[in-house]
Amino acid sequence: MRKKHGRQWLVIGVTALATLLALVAISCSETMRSDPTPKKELTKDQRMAWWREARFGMFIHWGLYAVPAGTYNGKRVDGIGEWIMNNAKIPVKEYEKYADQFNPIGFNADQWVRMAKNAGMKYIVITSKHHDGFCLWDSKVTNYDIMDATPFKRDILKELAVACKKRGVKLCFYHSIMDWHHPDAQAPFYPNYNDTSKSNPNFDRYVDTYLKPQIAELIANYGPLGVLWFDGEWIKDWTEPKGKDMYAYIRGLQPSIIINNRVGKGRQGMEGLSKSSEDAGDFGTPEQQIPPTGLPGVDWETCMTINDTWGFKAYDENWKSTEELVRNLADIASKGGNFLLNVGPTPEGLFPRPIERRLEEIGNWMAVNSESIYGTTASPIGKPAWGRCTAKGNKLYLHVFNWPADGRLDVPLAGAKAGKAYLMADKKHAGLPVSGGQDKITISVPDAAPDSIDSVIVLVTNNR
Ligand code: FHN
Repeated sequence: MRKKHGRQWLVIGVTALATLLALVAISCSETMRSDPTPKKELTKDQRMAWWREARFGMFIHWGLYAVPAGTYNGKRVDGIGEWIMNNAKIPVKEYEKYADQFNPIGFNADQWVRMAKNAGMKYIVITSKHHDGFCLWDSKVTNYDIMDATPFKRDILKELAVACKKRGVKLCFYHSIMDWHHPDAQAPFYPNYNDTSKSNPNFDRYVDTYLKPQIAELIANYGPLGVLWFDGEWIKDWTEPKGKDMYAYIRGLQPSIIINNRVGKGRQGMEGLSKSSEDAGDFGTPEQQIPPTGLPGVDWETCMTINDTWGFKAYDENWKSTEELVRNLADIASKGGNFLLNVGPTPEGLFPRPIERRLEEIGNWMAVNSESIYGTTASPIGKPAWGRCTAKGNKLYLHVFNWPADGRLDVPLAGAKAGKAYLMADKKHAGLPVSGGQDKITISVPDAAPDSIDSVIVLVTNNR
């Protein structure tokens, strides 16, 4: 890794000069694409509209940690793959050497975006910079990036931006506030980079001359973006006021952007999140779990791994089944949430084959049933014993996991409200017999379930 950080004053001088250059570059960059949305203030509902419609996105955790892939000095390292620098107590200079080996010649942005789109995913959130501080784009404020520090020398985020635009998939960036590489952030805390009891006296300089300029670069040169997905907010030096300041700063750069609750001190639930968009964060971020009743009254998104790690680990084969993943999608949508499903690509730039297979199988289900997910809202009939329910307009989408052996599906809905029912898989929409009662209706269904994982029945209602 060339161009090391020299003495502190040299770092300060270089950083200040780099920041100045970055800001000049950003201000006159021809590629600077202003936000195409009108300059007048958008309401939160207007900003959130595409996201609420999308319901399903791809998370991508990719960076230098894919090179060790869970093993350091010949030993397997416990924990999630992208934390190996911290968990194996790897010194900064030692970890930087992975950059010399990061040459993902199998990377094909259009293939990645095609796989996401074919799975029914409408947005992609990729780690522009994770906690290890390595940048997947050509940053003007550091050389610790894909263009200057690796033999690959291609701007991964730029190639993804082109592919997303071509295929109509929203490009979004994950960005870590916590930075284990930067001397003004957590690098000096080695060997416990995640020591939340420690404070760096130069942290404000990191925010003003590094974190904010990089956010500005990402928006100006790769945007307009769908979402900025912050993380690593739990550190001692990051505060709710800093979060609100960052939220306002970003909205000023791109008024239409959506920002998650971890820009503040939010975590998985409602902390730091309110119904108004003046507060830090537009949606809640439950992680590796689906809240039993969702997060009523606010937007929220469950993020989840397909195995047990976000970043690639060569020996993590604990894959969730396609059945579990499809039912999670239906469960989350039935509670009014979005599902952000993670992929951890290999150091060669490929999706692991088990993930590709699951994405294909989810795509097969979505090809028939996506109407029951996109743009839907939470179930008005709770959580039926046979499965889940989503709603849109005057339609209820009954997601039947357990197909009734007796051919009778009871739905807790007053008979007077029930209209026609039909199988989502039946293109002719031939009606199914519906008998109405005082507080439930019964739909007569065929012997065989159309789908072994989740068979959807559409129930058209009146005066819902
Ligand atoms: O520490 C990170 C972790 O590596 C991963 O990025 C997850 C994904 O939401 N967020 C943090 C843990 O909450």
